[in-house]
This record gives sequence, C-alpha cells and structure tokens, in this order.
Amino acid sequence: MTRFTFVLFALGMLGMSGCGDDDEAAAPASSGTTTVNLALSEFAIAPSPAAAPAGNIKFVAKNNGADVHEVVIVKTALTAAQLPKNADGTFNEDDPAVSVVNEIEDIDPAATKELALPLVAGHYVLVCNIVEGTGATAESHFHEGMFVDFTVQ
Ligand SMILES: [Cu+2]
Repeated sequence: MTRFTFVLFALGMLGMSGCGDDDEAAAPASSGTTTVNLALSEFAIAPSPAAAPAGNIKFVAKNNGADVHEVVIVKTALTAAQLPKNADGTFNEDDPAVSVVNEIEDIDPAATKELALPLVAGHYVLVCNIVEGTGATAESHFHEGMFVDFTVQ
C-alpha cells in the first residue's frame, strides 16, 4: 500500500469515502453509461452535457413544451445548420450525407422518454422532424430551428 492510497483509505475510515470511493472501481468513464438530458421546447433541443464519451449513451428527453416533439439521432459530418432539406422544409432523413441512428418518437407535453444506445465517436445532430398541419399552413419544427449539434468523443 502506497502512502497515497493509505491516505485515501484513512480518509475513507473517517467517513469521507464518498469523495474517494474504491480505487479498484476507477475504470475509464467510457465503460459505463452516460446519461444525456435533453430539454425540448418550441423550438429547441438543449442537451446536457453538450458532449459525451463514446459508449453507451442514455438520452432522457423531457418535453417542456406544449407541442408533441421527437428526437432523431443523426450521425453526419454536416453541421446542424447544413442538414439537407426536403422541398417542404423538413429534414431529409434519406440524404446520403446523413445516417439516422435511431429516434425517440412522439414525446407528449410534460412527458419524458428514454433511449439508450451505443454510439461511436463522431459528430451527431439531434433533430425534431415533426410537421404539424399540411400544405401552406404546415409547420416544420426542423425549419423552425429545432436541432442541435452533439459530439461523441
Ligand atoms: Cu418538435
């Protein structure tokens, strides 16, 4: 036992183990699951934290708005502002420059939905691609700016 670990041990004996925990359990952060909270509103997606380590990531999407929202997880080299659009202003999920990884669909107002999935390092964009109404009065959440860049490190 080194002097340093002895000090940690001693601190633990003093009831401060919450600070040090067990050294044996100090594995790389990427081996666990990182929770990323997503706050949804009209018309924004706010991730916290704004980036996460590669590995299992659990998105917890809370709808703070009055509309139904969704979160489409897209892997792409494009920035959120560069994403390809359909003629109606919605995000083109089928464009070859993007890869839709998964999505959390139809999150009602005040509801929370979770999705855990393994993500490799790279650049992602989180998009709400909901469209309300049809024709000239249709409102595209993507067109309104409901997207955000997200980095997996
Ligand atoms: Cu939306």
